[in-house]
Amino acid sequence: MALVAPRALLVLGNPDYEWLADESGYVSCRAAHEVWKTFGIGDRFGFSIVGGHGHCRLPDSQKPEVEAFVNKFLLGDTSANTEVQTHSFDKVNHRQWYDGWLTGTSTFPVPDTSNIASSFYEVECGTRGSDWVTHHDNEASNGAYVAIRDGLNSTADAPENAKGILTIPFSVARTDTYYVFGRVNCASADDDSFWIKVDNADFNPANGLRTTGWDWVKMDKLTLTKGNHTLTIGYREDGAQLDKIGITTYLYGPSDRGEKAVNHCED
Ligand SMILES: [Ca+2]
Ligand SMILES: [Ca+2]
Ligand SMILES: [Ca+2]
Repeated sequence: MALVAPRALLVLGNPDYEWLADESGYVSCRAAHEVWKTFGIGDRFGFSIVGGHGHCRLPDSQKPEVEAFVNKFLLGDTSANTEVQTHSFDKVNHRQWYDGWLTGTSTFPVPDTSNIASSFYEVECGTRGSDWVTHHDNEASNGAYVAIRDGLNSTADAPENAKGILTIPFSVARTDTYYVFGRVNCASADDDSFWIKVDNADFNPANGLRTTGWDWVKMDKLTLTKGNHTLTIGYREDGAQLDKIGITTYLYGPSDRGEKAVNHCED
C-alpha cells in the first residue's frame, strides 16, 4: 500500500469475507498511513472497513467516503474531506506493530507470566436463549459446545430477541486489563463471528475468528474492576461453534482446553 504514496489511496474492507480485511488488514492500513503522514499528506490515505453487506457491494455508509476521494483527487475539489478511518477494531493496539519505525524503540509487549489472573467458563453451562443448541464433541472442553440454530445470521446488528442471547456471570480477582478469549471451532469466514459485550456496554462484533479445529481466539479486550460482571454473547454467523470462555490478563490467551471452569456443570 505504501508504494502508492504520494498518490491517494482509499482502502475498502469487508471483514465478513476472508481476505477482505480482518484485524491484520486494519493494522496494515494504520501502518501504511504512517508513510503518507511522514510526507505531510495524511489526507491522501484512508480506510473504511465495514461488515454486514454482500461481497463487492458498496453499502450506503461508504458512498460518501468514496465520493470524497474521487472529488478531491480526480475532480480537484480540495474542500472534500478525505479523513476516512472507519473500522470496528477499537480494541486493537495497532501502534505496537510499527512504533519502532516512528520512535526507534518497539513497545511490542513481553508477556508477563508471573502474575496472570484467569478464570474459565463452559459456555454450555451458561444461560442460553432457546435458539442456542448444545452439541457434544469429545474434543470440546466438558464434552460439549454451543452453536446457534442453522440459518440464523445477524451480521449488521446484534440480535434483539432474547432467544439468540447467552449470558455468563463471571468475576475477576483484581482490577486490570482483561482479554476475553473464546475456544471456538470456526470452519470458514462465513462461520466465524459473534456479538459480544460485558455488562452494559454496546455489542461489538468479534469477527474473523476462523480456526482449524478447536482453538482459542481473542474476542474482546477491556478494563474490568475487581468483582462480578456479566458476559453477553449474541449470534452473528451460523456455523460458529463456541466451547469455552477464558477471561485473562494474559495477552496471548489460554492453551489446550484451559483450566477447569468456574461454572462447571454436567452436560
Ligand atoms: Ca465472518
Ligand atoms: Ca455460516
Ligand atoms: Ca464446553
